[in-house]
This record gives sequence, C-alpha cells and structure tokens, in this order.
Amino acid sequence: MEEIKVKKTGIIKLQSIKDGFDGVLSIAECGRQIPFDVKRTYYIYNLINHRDVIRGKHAHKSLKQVIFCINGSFVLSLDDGTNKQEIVMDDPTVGVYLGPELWHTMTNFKNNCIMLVLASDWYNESDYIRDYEEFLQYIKR
Ligand code: T46
Repeated sequence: MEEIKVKKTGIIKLQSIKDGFDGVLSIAECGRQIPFDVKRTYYIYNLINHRDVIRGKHAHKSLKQVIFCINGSFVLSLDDGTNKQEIVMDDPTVGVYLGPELWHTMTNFKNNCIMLVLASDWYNESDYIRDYEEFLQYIKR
C-alpha cells in the first residue's frame, strides 16, 4: 500500500495466520493494532459497483475509527482540509485509521465489497459533520 500523506490517518497492518487450504485468520486487538478501545462495530455490504454509489462524505468531530475491506475492494478518499489522497482498499489484513476531523468518502465498490469498521464510541449523529464547507470552517476554529 502507498504511503499516506494526509494527516489524522495511518495504515494499520494486522497479524495474519495462514492455514493453507483452511484459510487465513487475521487479528485486531485493542491497545495493540487498534489505537483505542472499541465500543462499536459495524459492517457495510450489498454494495453495487456504480458511479452513483457513494458512502461517507463526512467527518467526525471526535470519533476514532479503523476501516477494513474484508472482501472485494473499494476506494477510500481522505481529505484533512489541506491534503487529499485516494487509497485502494483491497487487502483484508490492512486497515486505515480514520481520526477525528478527517473528511472521508468511499466509492468504487467491487467484487461484493464488505467494509468492516471498528469505532471508539456509540453512534451519535451530532458527532458528524456532513457539509464540506462546515468541515473546512470546523477545522479552522
Ligand atoms: C463512517 C463511515 C466509514 C446508525 O444508526 N448507527 C450506526 O452505528 C451507523 C454507522 C449508522 N447509523 C445510521 C445513520 C444513517 O441514518 O445509518 C444510516 C447510514 O449511515 P451513514 O450515512 O452515516 O453511512 P456511511 O456509510 O456514509 O458512514 C458510515 C458511518 O456512519 C460513519 O461513521 O465513518 O461509515
């Protein structure tokens, strides 16, 4: 995976145990690979590969997350307000840390893509910034 230039993010590589024809087991532990205690897990699936299919398009005020692509692939677009970068997510052993105040968008879902997200807190809509101009103002404050 390419080097990440955007701030408030980072690559998280999981330990994987390959078991020949019996598959692969990948491990994410809080306080080790995951830099926060996980309070919520969610996964997103049944995604169609169409240019109009887009998820994310928001930032969080304080939530920390790690996103994985555990099947298929998608493109994760990151924007810290200054730098922008696109990352192809296609390896179930590689996660991306999504820190607070990071605009993120997911597109280009292929091959029965499944996203798995580990989050530091329960769902709270007031933690979301869903308007890009508001995001730019928020990070300038
Ligand atoms: C994120 C990216 C990576 C809940 O009620 N509880 C939940 O835990 C979540 C995650 C969502 N929802 C509701 C809120 C919306 O009414 O489910 C609906 C769809 O959520 P949203 O449009 O935010 O989905 P995405 O894929 O754009 O974003 C999700 C997470 O919400 C977000 O925190 O960072 O995945």
